[in-house]
Amino acid sequence: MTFPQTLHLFCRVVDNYGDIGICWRLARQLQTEHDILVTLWVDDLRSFQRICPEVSLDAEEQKIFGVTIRHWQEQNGMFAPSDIADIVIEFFACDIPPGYIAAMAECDPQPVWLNLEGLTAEEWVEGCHTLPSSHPRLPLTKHFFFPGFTGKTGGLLRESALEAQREDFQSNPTKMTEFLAQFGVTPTEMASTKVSLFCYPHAPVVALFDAWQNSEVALTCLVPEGVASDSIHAFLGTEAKAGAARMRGALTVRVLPFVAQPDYDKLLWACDLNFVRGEDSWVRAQWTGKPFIWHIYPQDENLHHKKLRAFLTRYSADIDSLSTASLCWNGALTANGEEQNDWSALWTGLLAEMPKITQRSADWQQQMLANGDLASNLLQFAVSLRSVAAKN
Ligand code: TRH
Repeated sequence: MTFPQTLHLFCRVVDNYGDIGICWRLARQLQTEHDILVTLWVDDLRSFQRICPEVSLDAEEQKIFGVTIRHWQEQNGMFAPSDIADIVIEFFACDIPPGYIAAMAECDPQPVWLNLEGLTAEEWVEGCHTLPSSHPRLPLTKHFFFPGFTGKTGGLLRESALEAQREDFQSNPTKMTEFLAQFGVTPTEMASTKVSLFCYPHAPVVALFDAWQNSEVALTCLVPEGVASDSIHAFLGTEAKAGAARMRGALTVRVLPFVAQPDYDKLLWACDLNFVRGEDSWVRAQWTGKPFIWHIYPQDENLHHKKLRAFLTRYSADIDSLSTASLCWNGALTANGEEQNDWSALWTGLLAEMPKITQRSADWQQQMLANGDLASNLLQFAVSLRSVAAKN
């Protein structure tokens, strides 16, 4: 029998949309490109529905685009070996049900059990990628699988058709115009420099908007509903609801609806510069081949600043304006205890280096392509583990 035929992916939504965003993307790709029967166990259908409107909130089990979705609730407790998939993935060490683990131990052959970790550019990842970890009581081994930016990691999530879809969209101005027009984007806004904005509420949006109002180039900032609402409200003077827009000086801010996941890619493709956050939107921005600025998910004791610096060292060590603006956007650059926030100067610096930044985005994309894609790399690793197990 070929391996693998079935795969179970367990996802706990910690907050926001990245956990389910990543798991849904991976589940869909494994199902459609690798012909595996995938079941996605997720504990929060409401967050899921935000990025995938097809999700029904009250279904215990449903099938979307061929993937079986199971609502993961505490009562999903009893499992038999016949319930266990060939490959079991827990996302972010999410502790899969004890009953499921017990049934895994009874399987012969045992499933390949992987813990899919979060993305970071730090160097230690290469040393931990694919490491085994034995279960404290049961005869089971779990392996760590790390996404990453080098050939010694699992690479980044990328669907095989993504590049062709992007080229098709970007080479067709009518498609781009129609896409943006459905959100009320006017021809004048369409002709301006378009920026998408997705960040956490603490980003210095007000200072950035102040600088943009006085910019020499006309800018349109497209922001999905619910993002940095207080700052957007302050600029608009009205509630930051989808459809709301206001022009002040060189800047127009327009609120879009929070779109379905495939449309978010189109938004990134249609813009000249993207502000992204967390993990999944950050990776998607890297596949656009366009300039982006990353707002990293905040962690205790500013641990995230270390991760941000690790990425900037790889990505923009020789592009001072981009590194500095990224550090400032994340509150990671201080002088005399004060956060650096002169966005007029930062924006001027970015504009001056924009050709270099654009070239970097394209080069980086090529560099990342060489690492393969995470779903294929993960399957290859699972197959190699299974063949080692078969020999022993
Ligand atoms: O939403 P995020 O901040 O998510 C996460 C989580 O907080 C998570 O706990 C943390 O571990 C992680 O960040 C680092 O950002 P992210 O990862 O970019 O996920 C957003 C998802 O939402 C992504 O799949 C794109 C999608 N999206 C849409 O589908 N439509 C939209 O309009 C927008 C703005 C995003």
